[in-house]
Amino acid sequence: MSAPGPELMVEMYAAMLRVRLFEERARELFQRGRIPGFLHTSVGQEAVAVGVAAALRTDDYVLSTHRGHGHLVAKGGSLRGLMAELYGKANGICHGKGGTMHIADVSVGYLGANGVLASGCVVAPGVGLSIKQRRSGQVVVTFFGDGAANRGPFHEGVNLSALWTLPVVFVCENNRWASSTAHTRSTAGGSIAARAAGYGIPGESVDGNDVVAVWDAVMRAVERARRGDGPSLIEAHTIRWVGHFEGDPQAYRGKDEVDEGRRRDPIARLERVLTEHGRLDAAHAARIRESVVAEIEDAVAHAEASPLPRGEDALNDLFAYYPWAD
Ligand SMILES: Cc1ncc(C[n+]2csc(CCOP(=O)(O)OP(=O)(O)O)c2C)c(N)n1
Repeated sequence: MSAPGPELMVEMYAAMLRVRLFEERARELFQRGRIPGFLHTSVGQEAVAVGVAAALRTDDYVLSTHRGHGHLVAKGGSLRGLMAELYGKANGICHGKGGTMHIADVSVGYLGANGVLASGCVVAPGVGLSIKQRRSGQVVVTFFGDGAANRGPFHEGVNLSALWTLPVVFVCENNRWASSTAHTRSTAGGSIAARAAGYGIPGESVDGNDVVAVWDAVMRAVERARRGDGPSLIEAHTIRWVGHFEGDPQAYRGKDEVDEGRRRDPIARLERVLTEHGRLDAAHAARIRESVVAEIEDAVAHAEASPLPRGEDALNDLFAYYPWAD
């Protein structure tokens, strides 16, 4: 296993904190009725988003899910733009028309969240084919959940990417649940990583609470993809600390699982490692937290002050193709 340098490790620590505190703040704003609609957060799962993004170049692509705020923040998305988007405001990244589940920010390679499970798995081969034809040396990562791995598009996407040797990295965030259905009750064979063998590509299972382990596995998959050797599948085992969606009573699971998640907190874990190696002390950690909190509060103020989209803009930014109109 290779190790990231100390500077990158501190950056990953700050990035995980940025994702965690942003989403905790978004949950609170949702509960107070400031954010409309629906909200799925990734509290507890930050090491996956951050470990992946830290192994990518700025011009690499990411395809996301319904639980995608962390993926966007880790890839460098603007907190102001994201918060205003969650508010449905005109200054949001998608002018308030995408919201939590349909946000995209091409400027940082974030090709879009998607509410349809596993849909990124079939978009990824298309992105990979474009990269291959342009010979740009980029890679595309598609995130999906353990529930999504039981849908057809997962198999179609892995098959085509392997067949055409495309630069795609499939990253499954196995948080043990698909809504209220346990992974153990829905997934034949137990291991999603093991499914890679059926397509003749590498498959790896990693501790998704360990950002360094995620980074290392993704680095190897990315190197393989850039060399032109094709796709890989990574299954990151993680734990979501909160409901499937904001307001989920979680009657399907016991408190012990959340306690286990908190014991394995990826942020506290990295903080311990950095402290033990003399790379972070309490004052430095406090400065990082203060600056992240200030950035989030700035994003909230921006979202609160932003106007709602205008009625006359409702049909702008929409794409429709009518073949019969040609
Ligand atoms: C095709 C499709 N079927 C069903 C749903 C409804 N749905 C939304 S989230 C979810 C569970 C997803 O579980 P998983 O893929 O493990 O991701 P997680 O929510 O755990 O991040 C379901 C069934 C959907 N969005 N899309």
